[in-house]
Amino acid sequence: MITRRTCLGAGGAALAGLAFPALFRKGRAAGIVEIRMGSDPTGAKVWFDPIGLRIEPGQTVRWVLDANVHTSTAYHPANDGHPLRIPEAAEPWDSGYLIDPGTHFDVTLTVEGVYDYFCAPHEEGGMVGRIIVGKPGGPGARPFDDPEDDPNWKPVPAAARATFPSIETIMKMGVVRVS
Ligand SMILES: [Cu+2]
Repeated sequence: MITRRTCLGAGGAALAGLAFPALFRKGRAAGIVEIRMGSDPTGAKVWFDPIGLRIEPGQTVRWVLDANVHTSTAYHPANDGHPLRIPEAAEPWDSGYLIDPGTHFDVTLTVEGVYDYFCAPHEEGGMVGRIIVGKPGGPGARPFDDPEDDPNWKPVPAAARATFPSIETIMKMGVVRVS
């Protein structure tokens, strides 16, 4: 609770949140959903939390930097040759490096399907996340491509493959927190 208020304070919304908590929560549910970008003090462990999320079409996802330096980058060939793992009709995104704690990056997702994304400096270490908008489908719902399938695409690193929550888990839980 303290963390959340501190963060919102940086965004100038703390007063509204404290004065009208019920109204505010309702607004959150219908609109912006937060994913924290974290790290332990040494940087040995890094994460997106929640790591799995189910939202409705038109909702906005906000990545908030808590610690370390991270990006939120969609799996898409436009992002440095990464494989396509968001719906074909969706726009790819790349936050660039978020450096100052409290900085956030927003993406509004309107196309139904599975969206896989990664943190550029920590992808190899398995810092990835998965969002399902509405119903699962599209390239993100398919198995990971063998890199030999397309030499122009980079493979999804093994640590990242092992980190994504399953579609079934996300659909069942709605929000999948890091363990
Ligand atoms: Cu990172």
